[in-house]
Amino acid sequence: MITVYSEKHLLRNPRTELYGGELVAPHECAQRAEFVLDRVKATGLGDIIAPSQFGLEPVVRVHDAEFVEFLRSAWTEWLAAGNRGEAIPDCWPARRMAVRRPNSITGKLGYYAMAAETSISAGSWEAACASADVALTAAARLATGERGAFALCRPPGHHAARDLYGGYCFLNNAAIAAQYLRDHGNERVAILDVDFHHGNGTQDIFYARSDVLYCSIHGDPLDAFPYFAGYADEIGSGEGTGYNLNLPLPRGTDFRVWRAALETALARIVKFAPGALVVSLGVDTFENDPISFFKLKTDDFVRYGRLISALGLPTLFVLEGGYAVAEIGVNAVNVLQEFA
Ligand code: OKP
Ligand code: ZN
Repeated sequence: MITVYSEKHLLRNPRTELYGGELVAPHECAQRAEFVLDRVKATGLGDIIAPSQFGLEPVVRVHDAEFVEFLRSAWTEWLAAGNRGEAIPDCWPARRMAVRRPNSITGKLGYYAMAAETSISAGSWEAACASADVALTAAARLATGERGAFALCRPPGHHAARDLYGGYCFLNNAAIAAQYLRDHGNERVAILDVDFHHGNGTQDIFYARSDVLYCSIHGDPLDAFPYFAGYADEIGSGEGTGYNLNLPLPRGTDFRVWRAALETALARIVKFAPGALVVSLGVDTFENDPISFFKLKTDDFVRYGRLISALGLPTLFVLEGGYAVAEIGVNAVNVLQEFA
């Protein structure tokens, strides 16, 4: 199976993440992608290719154009305003306040951020664009008839909504790729999100649509980020009612429990009969992940890769989270094994 990878992920290299009341070295670091790439090479998974450039047209199919313009200019505006550190929001449109976009860059950060851990730094925009191109290049491979492709994306994307960034995400790589697959020959596309965290951004983008099914298995938002999305009663709206499936699971969930949820999601996907499947592949479900609370073991990733493969659908894997850096490569590539 082909892997798409871009060195431009290195441009996303923030110094800070707001975590536990401190500015720490970011969990979402460049080493993550390097470990995955090393494992792809070591296992001989298949060819590794560089992305082509798709420009912003496929991006604004799922994102708000003014949001995209904000991301493009945020770092420059932040510096021009005389700030010395990295760009972090510190004020939000909370309950009963005006949800409108201010002129000030600090105000805009609050307007467009869904969380504060994701510092914007030099090169973040360029890396986010390259990450979207990685997903699009892999999607284009599926569109021309390949059975599986792996988009080694960094930064990740599933928390980025139509006009929100945060949770380490700027552009929603999986959603951009799913829309591309819709625009290139598939009437229905399913997204299976197996990252530990709920993909609030992907859910938001497709919430009112019945042509893209979103299914997610994740830490119960009562106890886990993103806290304000991912509940089981979020089932879609309007036309999209019944096309959003959230399967929140409690602290300590092991593979036995997790696999039962996967079977539920897979059955829903089979019933939907999509032309293609996009998997938001986060491996932060791993037992030793530093910021998550599921208990999957390294071999469990092989097992669930087999179950996904058994669907027999053209499948695009898009890398999302996974913060046990030394194990991220083995765990991610284990899922892909059956497709090799
Ligand atoms: C991104 B992805 C935990 C704080 C979590 C942000 C997590 C973003 C996860 N105490 N902060 O879904 O892997
Ligand atoms: Zn995650």
